[in-house]
Amino acid sequence: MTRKATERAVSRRGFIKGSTLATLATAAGAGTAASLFGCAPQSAQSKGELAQTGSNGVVANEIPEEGEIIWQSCCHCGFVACPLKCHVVDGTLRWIDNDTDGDDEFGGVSFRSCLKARSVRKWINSPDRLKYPMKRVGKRGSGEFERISWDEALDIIAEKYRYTLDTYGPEAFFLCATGTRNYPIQRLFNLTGGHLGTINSESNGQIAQTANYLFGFDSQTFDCAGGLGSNTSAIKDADCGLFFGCGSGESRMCGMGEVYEVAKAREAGIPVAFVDYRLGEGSSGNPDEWFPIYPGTDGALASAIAYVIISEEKHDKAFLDKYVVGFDADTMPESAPANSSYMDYIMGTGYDNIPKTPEWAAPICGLPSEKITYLAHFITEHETCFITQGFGPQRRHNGEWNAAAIAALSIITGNIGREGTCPGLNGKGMQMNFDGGMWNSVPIGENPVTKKISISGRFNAIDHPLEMTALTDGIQGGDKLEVGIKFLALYEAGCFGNSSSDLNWAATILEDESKCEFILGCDVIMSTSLPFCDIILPDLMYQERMNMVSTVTGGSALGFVFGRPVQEPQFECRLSYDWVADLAERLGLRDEFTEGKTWEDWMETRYEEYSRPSAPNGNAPSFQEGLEMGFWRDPVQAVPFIALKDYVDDPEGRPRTTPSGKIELYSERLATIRDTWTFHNGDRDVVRPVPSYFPEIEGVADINDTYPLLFSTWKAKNQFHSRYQVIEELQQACRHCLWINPIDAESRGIQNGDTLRVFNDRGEVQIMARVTSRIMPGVVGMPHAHRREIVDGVDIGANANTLSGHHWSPISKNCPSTGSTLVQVEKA
Ligand SMILES: Nc1nc2c(c(=O)[nH]1)N[C@H]1C(S)=C(S)[C@@H](COP(=O)(O)OP(=O)(O)OC[C@H]3O[C@@H](n4cnc5c(=O)[nH]c(N)nc54)[C@H](O)[C@@H]3O)O[C@H]1N2
Ligand SMILES: Nc1nc2c(c(=O)[nH]1)N[C@H]1C(S)=C(S)[C@@H](COP(=O)(O)OP(=O)(O)OC[C@H]3O[C@@H](n4cnc5c(=O)[nH]c(N)nc54)[C@H](O)[C@@H]3O)O[C@H]1N2
Ligand SMILES: [Mo]
Repeated sequence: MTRKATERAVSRRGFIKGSTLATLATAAGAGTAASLFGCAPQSAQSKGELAQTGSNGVVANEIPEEGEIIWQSCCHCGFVACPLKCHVVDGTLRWIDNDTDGDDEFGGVSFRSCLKARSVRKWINSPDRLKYPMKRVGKRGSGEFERISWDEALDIIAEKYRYTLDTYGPEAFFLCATGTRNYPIQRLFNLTGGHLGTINSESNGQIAQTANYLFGFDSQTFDCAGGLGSNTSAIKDADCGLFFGCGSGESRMCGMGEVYEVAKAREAGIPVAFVDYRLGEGSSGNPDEWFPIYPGTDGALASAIAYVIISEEKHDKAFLDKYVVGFDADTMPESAPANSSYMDYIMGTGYDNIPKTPEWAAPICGLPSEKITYLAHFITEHETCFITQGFGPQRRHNGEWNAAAIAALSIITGNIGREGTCPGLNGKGMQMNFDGGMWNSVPIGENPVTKKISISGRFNAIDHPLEMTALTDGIQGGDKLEVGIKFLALYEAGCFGNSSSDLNWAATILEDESKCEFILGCDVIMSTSLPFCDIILPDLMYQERMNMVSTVTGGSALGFVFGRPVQEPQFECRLSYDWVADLAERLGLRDEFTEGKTWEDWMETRYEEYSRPSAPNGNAPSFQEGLEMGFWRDPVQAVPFIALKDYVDDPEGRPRTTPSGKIELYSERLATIRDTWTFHNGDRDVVRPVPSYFPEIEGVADINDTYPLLFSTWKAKNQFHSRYQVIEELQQACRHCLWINPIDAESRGIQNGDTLRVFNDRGEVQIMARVTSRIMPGVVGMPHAHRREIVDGVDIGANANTLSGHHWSPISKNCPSTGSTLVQVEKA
C-alpha cells in the first residue's frame, strides 16, 4: 500500500463532513438506563433503549439514524480498552453502541463496554474542554491564565527548552505521564540528549519489584505484556479461587472482563473467597465470600495461612525442592545465614522468632483465627486454587511485602504453572495479551540519559535533587542526581493536583518557581494539576485522532481497534505529534523528529512491524484491511494464559531471570539491599530476603486517639481516575461518598447522607457519608481522584490525596497512595 493510499484512507477530513462545533451546544444526556456494568444483558443495550434515554437530538423511542459507523475505543481502564461503535451523522457523533456481535456464551468473543465508555460523546464534547493554548499570568497554582496563539506558545516553550539544555543539560528534563505509554515529546527529548527517566508506576510499582525479586519478571516491562499472572479466565479450571484486594467490579467492568469470568466460575460451582477491607463489587455481594482484613495487613494474614499449611505438612515439598530456592534449609543459597529460610520466618525459628500462627495474625489483620485456618484449608482441601491479587494490597508503604506474602501462598502449595493456577499476582486480566500494550504512539528512541528515579520521587527531584542517591532513593543508572528537574512536561497526567499522595505538600514545591523553572501541561480539560503549569496546550481526545489499540477488555479475548477520528478537531486543539514536530522545527530537528512521517504513517509502521506479528494465532489483518474493518476480533477462541507454565514445563531450558534461575523465596539480591541501602523511614522500612510482614506507617499499628481510623481508597466505577467526572449522569449514578461502618458512624452521631469532615495533619476534605456494613469497622474509604477544590483550606471536592501520606515503600520508593493513612471523621 502506497503512502498516498494510506493518507486517503486515514485522512481526518475524508471521514468527517461539515462543522461539528454545534455538537458542543447540543450535547445531550447519555443513557444511564443500562447497568453501570458492561455485562448488562444484550437486550438492555439495544438501540431502542438508548433512544429512550435521549441521545443527541433523538426523540424518545425513536431509533436514531444509523449514520456512518466509525470504530473507536475508550482507552482508559489502565491497560485495557473497550471498542466503541460510533455512529456519526453529518460529522457529529450521535450515539455510541458497543460490540453487538458475538454471543453470551462463556469464552465467546463479545466486547461490551461500561457506561463510561458509552458516555464518550459527553466527554469529548464537554464544556470544560481546553480550547486554546494558554500562558500563566498569576502565580503558580492561582489558575490565572490568558489565551495565546500556538506560535507564541511554541516560541516560549522552544526558548525555555534551549535555556534548560544550555544551563542544566538533559538530566533536567522530565516527563510526568500516567503509566508507561510513549509520548511524542519523549522522542524529542531523546533527540536532544535525553531526559531523566523513571522506574515503576503509580499502578503497580511495588508488586513489579516483588515480581522481579521473587519470580524474575522484568520490573520495567511489567506494566505492559510481560506474561505476569494468568488470565483470570483460567479460574474455570480451578477448584476454588482466592482473591486479595481485587477491585475488578469497579476496575475491570467491561463485558469480557474478570467480573464476568469470575461470575461464570461461581455459577459452575467453583467457590471464590475475597480478602478486602470492604465488600466491593468484584465479589458476588454474598458475605460468605468476604474475608475482611485491615488494609496493609495482607502480609500478616498470608503468613498465618502459610503457618497452618506448613504445620499440617500440606505444602508441596516436591514442587518447592525442584522449582524454588529458600523455602527451607534444603534449598538455601550458600551466602544465607542459618535459620533464614522462608519456613524459619513463618515457623518462628528465624528473624523475629515469632511463629506466625493464626492467633498472632488475628489481632493484626482483624480476621478471627478460625477464619484464617479456614482459608488455609480452603486452599489445601482443593486440588487447584487460583490465587491472585489486585493492586490495592501493594500500593502501600509495605506493599512489596504484602504482594510477596500473597504470592508465597501459590508457591508453597505448588499452585503455579498448571491449568487453573495463577502465581498470586495480578493477572493478565490487567494486561494486554499481545502487542505489549496500548502503544498508540511514535517510537521514542533511546534515552541517552541513563539515570532513573522512582516515579513517586518526582517532587523530591524538584525539591532536593542533590540529596538523592542510589542507596537512599533507589536511583538507577547512576549514583546520584547532578541537577534537579527544571523543564517538566505534564502530559496526560494528574500528579500535581490529583493522583500523587499528599497534594498540599506537593503544591508547596510546585509553587516555588525557582525549583522547577518551566512546566508545560498538555491535557484535554482544565484539570486540577494544570494551574501549576506555565504553558497549557489543548490536546485532541483519543476519539479525535487515529487511535490504534490492541484491545483486550479485561479478559482473554483478543482484538485490535483501528480507531479513526469521529469528529474534526475542536477549537484550537491539536494532535500532539504535530505540535511537537513544530517545536522540533524551532530546535532545528523537524526532519529528525518526523523522518518524513505523519502520525498515521507511524501507526501503520508500528502495526505492521510489531502488533500484527504479535497476534498469537498469526491471523491479524493488514493495516489497510484493518482500517476498513475498524475493529478486528480474533475469531480463534483464546486459551487462558497460564503464567510460569513455560518454566514449570522446562525449568532447565526456560530458567527464570533471577540469579538462581529459579523462583526465589529467599532472595540474595534483597539481602544485599537490606545490608547496603539507607532507609528514609529508619526502622519502619523493613527489608527481608523472604516474603514476610511488617506494619506499614500510618497503618493498624499506629492507630491513636487523634487519628483512630484507617483511610483507604479504590477506583470509582463511574470515573477513570479523574476522567469522565464531568459527566453529570455518571456522578448521579454513583455518588462520591465516604464509606463508614455503622459502628464508627453511630459513635460519631453520623447518619447516611450527612456531610462529614475527614482530616489529619496533612489536610481536610468534606464529603457525604455512606453508612454501610460493607466496610469493616475501624476503616473508612472512598474512591480516589475526585476533583480537588480547596475552599478556606478544605477540599470540598474530596480528593483522597489531600489526606494520603507520602511514605515511600522501601524497595520501589513508590507512593503508598491507596492507603497508609490515618484520619479522624466528624460530622461537619
Ligand atoms: N472504573 C475504573 N477502572 C479502572 C481505573 C479507574 O480509575 N476507574 N483505573 C485503572 C488503573 S490505572 C489501575 S492501576 C487499575 C487498578 O485496579 P485494581 O487492581 O482493582 O486496584 P485498586 O482499585 O486500586 O485496588 C483494588 C482493591 O484493593 C483493595 N485494597 C486496598 N488496599 C488493600 C489492602 O491493603 N489489602 C487488601 N486485601 N485490599 C486492599 C481496594 O478496596 C480495592 O477493592 O484499575 C484500572 N481500572
Ligand atoms: N489515593 C489514591 N491515589 C491514586 C490511586 C489510588 O488508588 N488511590 N491510584 C493511582 C493510579 S493506579 C494511577 S494510574 C494514577 C492516575 O492518576 P492521573 O494521572 O491523575 O490519572 P487521570 O485522572 O487519568 O489523569 C490524567 C490526565 O490526563 C488528561 N487526559 C485525558 N485524556 C487525555 C488526552 O487524550 N490527552 C491529554 N493530553 N490528556 C488527557 C485528564 O484530563 C487528566 O487530567 O493515580 C494514582 N493515585
Ligand atoms: Mo493505575
